[in-house]
Amino acid sequence: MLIKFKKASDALGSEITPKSVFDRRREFLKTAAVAGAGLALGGLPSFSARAAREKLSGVKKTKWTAESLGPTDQPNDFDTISSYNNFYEFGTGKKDPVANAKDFKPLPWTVEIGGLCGKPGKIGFEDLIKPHALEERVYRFRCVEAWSMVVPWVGIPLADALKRFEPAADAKYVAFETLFDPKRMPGQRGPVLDWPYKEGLRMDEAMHPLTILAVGLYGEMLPNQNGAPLRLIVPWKYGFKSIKSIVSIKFESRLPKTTWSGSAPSEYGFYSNVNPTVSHPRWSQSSERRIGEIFRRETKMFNGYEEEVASLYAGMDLKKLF
Ligand SMILES: Nc1nc2c(c(=O)[nH]1)N[C@H]1C(S)=C(S)[C@@H](COP(=O)(O)O)O[C@H]1N2
Ligand SMILES: [Mo]
Repeated sequence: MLIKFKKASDALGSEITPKSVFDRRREFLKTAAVAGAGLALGGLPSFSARAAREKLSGVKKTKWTAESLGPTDQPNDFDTISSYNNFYEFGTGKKDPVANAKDFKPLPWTVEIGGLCGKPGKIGFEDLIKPHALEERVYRFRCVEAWSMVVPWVGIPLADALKRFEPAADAKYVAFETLFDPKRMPGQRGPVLDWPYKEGLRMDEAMHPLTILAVGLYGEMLPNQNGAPLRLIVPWKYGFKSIKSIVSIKFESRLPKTTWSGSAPSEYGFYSNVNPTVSHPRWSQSSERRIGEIFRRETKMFNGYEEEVASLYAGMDLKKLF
């Protein structure tokens, strides 16, 4: 057994019927098995961050230094991570997605690859993920609203997936879009955001080894409310860059339009690197509330991943390009 699953009842809570949990799990097992996943997560969810680091110390391209995951970075538990969400397609309240996404069926799923690349086209979820070994990445995750969590994602390096589509030399950015389907995503029936949700990265950010396409959480398929079946995770940027339920990936030569910087340009820039020295116009970014803790923590530059990513921004004025 490559991936250990908790009992359905423990995992997703009573809102989800055992039947749908079973179906989802079977789908994911098939996918993960074909993927030859290199995961063996014994004893979850009571593992410590240290134990997780040791288990993954052989994972290639992943740097688990004290800086990138400190001893005080205990993973939040599954129930917290999957019941306190931002996913406006399923409502704007933190408790809305877990309730409103319970009947969403993420599979089958198709992603359209386009723009400046040698191999554009449509690809199914399994074909996109299958050729790659799944990795567990325990990352700090920092929302722009100044709360944070530590999350054991399961995913593949985004770079490995992108390279298969042969990005062209003039592809400087990658643009992502979430599914637009108001029948399945009730939040899209109102003009809350400019749907579909859009995000983008500069090519070197997309290709950075810390950037992953996540398909799971605690060794399970992503819960719907966390962006099933496929989402971005960019751990040194504010949470809104980590777009959920992706159906489109395009290689572009110009800076892509993104949802939050389009709706409030003075509040949300394209880069959105976690930066304690650049306040949001309406609140400070210098500290954060780690969900589950009483005292606030100091926010670290690039969310604590400075050693890994600072060189991407050498020479840039991050107060202007926030
Ligand atoms: N499609 C889509 N992606 C999204 C969002 C959203 O509303 N829609 N919210 C973003 C924000 S603001 C955050 S903080 C994270 C939350 O991810 P989580 O619910 O898994 O913690 O998802 C991001 N990705
Ligand atoms: Mo966020």
